[in-house]
Amino acid sequence: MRALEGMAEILKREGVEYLFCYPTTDLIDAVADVGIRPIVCRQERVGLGVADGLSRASNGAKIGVFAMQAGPGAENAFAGVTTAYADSSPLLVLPSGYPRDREGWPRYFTAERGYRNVTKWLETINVPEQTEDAMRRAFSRLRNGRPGPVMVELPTDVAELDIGETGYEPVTSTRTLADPRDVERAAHALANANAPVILAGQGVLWAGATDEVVELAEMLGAPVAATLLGKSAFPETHALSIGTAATSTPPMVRSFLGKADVILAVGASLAKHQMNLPLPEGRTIIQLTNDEADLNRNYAAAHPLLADARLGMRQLIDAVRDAGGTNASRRSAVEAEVASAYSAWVDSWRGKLESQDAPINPYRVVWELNRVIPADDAIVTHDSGSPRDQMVPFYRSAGPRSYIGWGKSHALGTGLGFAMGAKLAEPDKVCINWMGDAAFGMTGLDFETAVRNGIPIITMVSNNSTMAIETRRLVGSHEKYGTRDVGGNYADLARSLGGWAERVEDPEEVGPAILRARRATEEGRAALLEFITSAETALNR
Ligand SMILES: Cc1ncc(C[n+]2csc(CCOP(=O)(O)OP(=O)(O)O)c2C)c(N)n1
Ligand SMILES: [Mg+2]
Repeated sequence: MRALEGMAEILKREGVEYLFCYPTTDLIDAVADVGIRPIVCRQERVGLGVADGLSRASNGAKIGVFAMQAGPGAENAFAGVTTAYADSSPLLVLPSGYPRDREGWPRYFTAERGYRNVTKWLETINVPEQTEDAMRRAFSRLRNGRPGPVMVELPTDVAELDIGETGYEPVTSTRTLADPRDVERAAHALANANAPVILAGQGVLWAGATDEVVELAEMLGAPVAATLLGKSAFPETHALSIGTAATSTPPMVRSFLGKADVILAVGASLAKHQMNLPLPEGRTIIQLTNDEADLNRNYAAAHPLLADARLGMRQLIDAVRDAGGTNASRRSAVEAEVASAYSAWVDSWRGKLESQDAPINPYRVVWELNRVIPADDAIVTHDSGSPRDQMVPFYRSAGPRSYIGWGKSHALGTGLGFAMGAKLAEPDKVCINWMGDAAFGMTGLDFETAVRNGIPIITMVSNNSTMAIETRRLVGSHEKYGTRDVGGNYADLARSLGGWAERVEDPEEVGPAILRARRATEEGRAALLEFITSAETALNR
């Protein structure tokens, strides 16, 4: 078999069901031959987003794989790869490469050089005999340690060379426990804390550690915040949930963190980053992560624990119990405080959340979505800009992966691909992305990818005909040249692309329209709801 066929066969043995792709690459026909379904997108960036959404929504059980041509294909994929790199999502990227005799030629884009700084691992298969080992190295990195995008470039001439038969066996994953001595010290700090707070990062999701975080939180009576990427790692419907600690954040997060003496960060990098709420100074930090590069990165950790989140949490739970950390009275006091702080906060926003205004207040869309679709039935994601900052604080996610929180690097338009990937991972869920009109401008034509491939998602567009989030920055130029404004009728566009669509102008129709869109998706149609919204600038900051 040729190296190309070997690669297709190895993907098949690794359980890959879809190849997200854009021509020209011979891998598309090669995978079709072995029964992997190619899904052709309208541009590489979005195809990578679909692959990434599949990886995230399936929690890495189904690795998203994307293939594209050398040169322009590899170049146009950049934002999709950097998104996965910034957020640490496992993706396999398979660019074809120029023939080896052109290696090093001036002005040729070589993926292996161009992507070095934004991948967990990358290599070029420069002799056909390396195909099997290169793919094994790739899958081993995709299934172990901190996730990230992995790239294997196959030059078009190597692809044609014979590799004989392959005896490839799929790669398994393995996990690590924390050092028991460190666990004991950390447990002692938690058991003796006056006001412990747990911060759940995305490592909780990847490790499947939600039950353990719930168990420890309930035992300690500790409130739990999630990071942006960890949103849904702890059910936000739980009485101990204080919400997501992002740029735009519920006030409970600030108040409980402000009072905390011990902070347990689990599966979180604790990076100082504009998408993470900064931690207050001078607290005892216990940091449980599987990546040593995160330890002591921006905050000194009194108790670093290097372990898989689930295994490490199980150790901590046992040790906290042994140290007498169970605290039922604190639990009921914290739950009562969370409940009253939550209602006071929601009451102060009710004017926007239940606004009767037209154009529709975007907060009302978020609120209605949460009201009419049970969070357990859905996988929801935002887009960058105001839609993220409106959705993240108010939308209450349910179980793990009922929300895809993303955006350490936040390329506009990314949420559309994520919703498609989520739908392929979980066909029975209602998969929804909430995006602004500027975000739609970046990737919106890929709504047709959902239509054409029978991926019935709901894309909700907040059409305020402007970039509301730029109101504070584009000031003089806007007055002089109208630089903030954009235009379009996106429901018309979605219909012309073959989808089901509605334009919603009446605030009373927001909830009913979402339910109509859900029904359309249940009939197999990709749906787009265009909400005519106000240029809302109020944020939870
Ligand atoms: C690829 C990319 N370019 C630029 C930005 C910076 N940016 C973030 S939000 C935004 C405007 C968002 O406008 P829109 O999507 O209409 O949302 P609105 O704030 O109006 O609700 C811009 C330019 C970005 N996130 N990604
Ligand atoms: Mg806008």
